[in-house]
Amino acid sequence: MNNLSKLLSVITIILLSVSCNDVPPPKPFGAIPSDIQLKWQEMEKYAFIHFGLNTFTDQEWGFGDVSPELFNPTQLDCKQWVKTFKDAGLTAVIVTAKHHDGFCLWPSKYTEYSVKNSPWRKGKGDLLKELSDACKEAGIKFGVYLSPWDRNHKNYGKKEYVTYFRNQLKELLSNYGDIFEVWFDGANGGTGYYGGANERRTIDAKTYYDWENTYKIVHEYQADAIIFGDERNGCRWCGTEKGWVGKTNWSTFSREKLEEGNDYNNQLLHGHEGGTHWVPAEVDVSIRPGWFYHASEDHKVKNLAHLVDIYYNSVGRNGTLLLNFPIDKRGLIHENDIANLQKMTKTLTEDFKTNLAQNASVEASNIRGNSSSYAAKNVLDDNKNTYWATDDSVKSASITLQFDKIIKFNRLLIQEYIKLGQRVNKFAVSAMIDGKWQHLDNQTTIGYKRILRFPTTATTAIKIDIQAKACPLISNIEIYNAPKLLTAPIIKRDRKNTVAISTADKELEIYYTLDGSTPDTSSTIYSKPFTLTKKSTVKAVAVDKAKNSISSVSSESFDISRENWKIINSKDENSNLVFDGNTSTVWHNKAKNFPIDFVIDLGETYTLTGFKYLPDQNRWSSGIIVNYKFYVSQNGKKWSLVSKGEFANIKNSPIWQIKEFEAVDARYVKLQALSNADNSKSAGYAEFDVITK
Ligand code: FUL
Repeated sequence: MNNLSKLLSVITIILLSVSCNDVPPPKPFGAIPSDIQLKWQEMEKYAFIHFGLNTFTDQEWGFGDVSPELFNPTQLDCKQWVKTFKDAGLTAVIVTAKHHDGFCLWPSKYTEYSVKNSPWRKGKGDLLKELSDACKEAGIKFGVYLSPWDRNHKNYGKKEYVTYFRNQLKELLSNYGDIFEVWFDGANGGTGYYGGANERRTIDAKTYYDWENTYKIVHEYQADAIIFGDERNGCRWCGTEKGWVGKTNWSTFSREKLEEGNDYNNQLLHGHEGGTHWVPAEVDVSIRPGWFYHASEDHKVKNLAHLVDIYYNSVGRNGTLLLNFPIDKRGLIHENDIANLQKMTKTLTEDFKTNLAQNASVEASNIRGNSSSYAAKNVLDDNKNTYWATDDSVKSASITLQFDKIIKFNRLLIQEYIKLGQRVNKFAVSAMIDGKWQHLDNQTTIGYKRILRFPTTATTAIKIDIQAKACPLISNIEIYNAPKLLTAPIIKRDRKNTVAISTADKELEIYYTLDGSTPDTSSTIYSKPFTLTKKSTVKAVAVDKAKNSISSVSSESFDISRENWKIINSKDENSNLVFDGNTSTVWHNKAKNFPIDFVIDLGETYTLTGFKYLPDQNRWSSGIIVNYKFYVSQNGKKWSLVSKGEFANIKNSPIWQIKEFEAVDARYVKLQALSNADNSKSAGYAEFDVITK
């Protein structure tokens, strides 16, 4: 090589490397997260604790009138809670320092309504101290829930209460070390004890607490805390308490757009594309039907399949998961809850055990400035700070993972580099099968993390076609082949008494019993729906013969046949949906005014000991009964009142409401709705049933 060509090659190398390193990074797009929000999002899943006087009174929303002396956990052990969470990979815990009943789990100097007037630790205890210490020791973060609504405080609704509320907030923020999140519940105003007034107090939730200045206290005392509800370092409610957020889920949000109305929840579920602020969604859900502990729910802890779905539908949809554990009367997390949490952890560990993408080579249709800094391989390097990017002008691009032999997969995990904004609004996944691209899925947003589940597919290459609002930035792609999930079967009985049993995975076999015994492979095999007219309990399991494994048992108790029941006070054909055994269908009984009656002739006389009401289960439900009276009669004319009260927290937790009463003979029953949870003049029923002796 002569000197000139040597010089030329040196110049070429210099030019090349200058041009590579010179490619400027993409500019931020739209609203972007703060560093605090980024760190918070990476916490992914953490625990919620509901504990207080409600635990001892078996309530969800205490009125604020019971004595603090009822708070008496005999084995309280915060270390047990924290160990449970840590073992499950939960990164933090948020505790109900004060729920709506006003009872404080710390000895607040501003009220007598706290642990200091309880027998627990002889009135010397401070639960927040014990819990925050246990968190520090285990290395997980600590957060507080402080209910703005206080049904105990005499000044609730007046200016003085807001000072009280802020004083308490300051106590919480100054005495327990670092707080990662402050949770201000949205439930506001209504009936309460209010220092003995026993009345209804309404407030304007937007103005009463002067949120701007209340948030300032949090910013001042705990600058790194996320505020549930704030825009600055905030996160938002995801619009439901059922454990999922929208498949389309923008972390951007314009709070001024959020008006109470029909699509209020919809906006929270999906966020706002192009929203003015970064307000990511947090998915709060309880491991049991209720938020607080009720012994009657010991057998209603969400099962493995449900919990796994919750993970995929929260963390897997660009949300964080706030999973609630009710503390029981002993002061411990109940063993049933721990068992199901452990199963969930095991399944998720198995699902994400071997990242098959690690063995792939990767190519993209466009690379920003052809620079290695933005190369496609950055999606496989396990480094959250590197990413594949396209040129600014390129908003549609594809990335392909190529395998040197056939792989089987059923999960795809993909992450955007959200530090510079959320950009992707559409993406499609295809797999190379027998030499042809086959389309597997079409989705919208990605955000911090998106996980897709598919039927197991054998392929040699996977292609992701992406469309974005600005050049896409993808920081990570992972591919997995998760094992089959053995879910407990679903058992249903319709009005004609036909029982159908199903599992999510159609390749599994189902076995069942009708005598209350636990089914196994020697029980009756289920092949098709069958008739069951009498009061019975059906139990069923699903079996994966290939692996010789068996699911957990599902159990449904059916009472007397509803085939010949007649609704006396309506001719509407849809009213029969109340007895169809399908919890997704609903009948709305519309009237001019409350009370709204629902009267049924059971066809013959039975000894009744209770009734069951399931409200509208639809996402945009209406007519959810809150206050009720329940009457029975022998002749449909002379009625006796056997039960009355409130279905507490039913709007946010629309589960089966079971009310029991002294045994009574009756042929006619009347559920009288006195009020509902919305402004409609209707009572909605997904299902109604009686409990017989
Ligand atoms: C709701 C409250 O009313 C429930 O009791 C529970 O605390 C839940 C997390 O938030 O709005």
